[in-house]
Amino acid sequence: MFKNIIVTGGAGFIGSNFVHYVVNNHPEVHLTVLDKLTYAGNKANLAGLPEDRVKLVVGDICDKGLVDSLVKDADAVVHYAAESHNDNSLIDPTPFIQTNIVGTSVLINACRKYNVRFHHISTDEVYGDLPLREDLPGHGEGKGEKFTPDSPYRPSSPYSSSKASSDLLVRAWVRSFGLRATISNCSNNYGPYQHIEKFIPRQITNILSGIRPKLYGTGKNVRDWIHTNDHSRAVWTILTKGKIGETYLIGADGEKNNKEVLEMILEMMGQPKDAYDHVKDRPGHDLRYAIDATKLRTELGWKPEFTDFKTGLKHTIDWYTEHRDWWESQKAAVEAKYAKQGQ
Ligand code: NAD
Ligand code: TDX
Repeated sequence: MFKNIIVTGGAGFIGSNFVHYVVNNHPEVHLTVLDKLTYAGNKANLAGLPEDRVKLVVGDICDKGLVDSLVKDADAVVHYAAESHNDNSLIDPTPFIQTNIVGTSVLINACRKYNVRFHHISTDEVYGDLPLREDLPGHGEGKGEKFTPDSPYRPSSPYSSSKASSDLLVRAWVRSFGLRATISNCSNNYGPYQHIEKFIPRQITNILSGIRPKLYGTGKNVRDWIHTNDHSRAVWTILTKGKIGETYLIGADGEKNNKEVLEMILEMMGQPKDAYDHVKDRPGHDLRYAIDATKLRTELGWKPEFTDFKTGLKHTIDWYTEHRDWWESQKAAVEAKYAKQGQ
């Protein structure tokens, strides 16, 4: 059905996983990766893919001329490109506004012009945060205790508010201009190729580098973890079976607090459970995220394959252990930046 797909941000963590997924599972599809190769993008994430099926265009989604020339010949755009790290957005929000909001507007204008199908990748963080389960009467199982597609937008950080803004642009373009678009809001991804600024890879590579892991605040903050392969399959499902104008939430019932996750990593890597430092908390730190993915499961028939977090985490630890060459050259700079913030 879709033969030529543009994947923006396809050299980043989740976008490159999607590119691999499509190459391996849908032999009829050609992909054009449009990626600026910021600090978070890495050509190596696309290494080994067949050149006749995947083309990398190094460029900015804010570049109207470039975007127009690519979208003109495409059947669909799957939009992953973003500034993606909350902590960076607290230091300088500017690139978040530019890429996440302005960049998205450039893409949807081009898709409108050429009537190209658009899928927008977003995050559960647009809904703000939820109370901890222990503070809820139904312990998190009651109505309204997880995010649904009807949850109000209540973003907390410059990152999440820029993603929320981009979602609203897409919704307005659907309603006002008939843009053929869907949106998905996914929970925290984990797996190989995630930048070492993010929580799980930072702690794994800290241990591998002889640095003590760093936990923000008390560590009671809960994230709803999903393996990035399951995210990719969900996006393909929505792209091909989703209803235009709809929003789908993607999650795999993987709620864990940060302290639990860190202790699992330490234990799996043969360290004492308490061999970490408590550091300064993130300002405005969201307490808990939790996704109700009923709509995606019942209407489109998706379900996660990685249902055992421990096994997925073990594979991820093994990947970073075996791919030091992928991350080691960036480690000192990433840690120096955190140290400056007291983290
Ligand atoms: P990432 O930071 O690893 O990758 C982002 C990619 O976008 C990089 O390759 C980068 O070079 C590229 N990029 C950035 N600015 C660009 C620009 N102006 N033009 C072209 N390319 C540009 O991010 P990720 O974690 O893979 O996240 C991908 C998407 O998924 C984002 O939209 C993010 O909001 C969303 N998301 C992420 C998570 C998560 O847990 N990481 C969860 C839900 C949703
Ligand atoms: O060193 C750390 N110590 C720590 O305790 C880091 C880097 C993070 N944390 C905490 C903060 C969060 O509660 O771990 C949790 C996860 O942090 P991040 O990996 O920065 O992810 P988060 O802020 O939850 O956002 C992620 O999921 C939603 C992605 O980065 C976003 O792009 C996505 O939208």
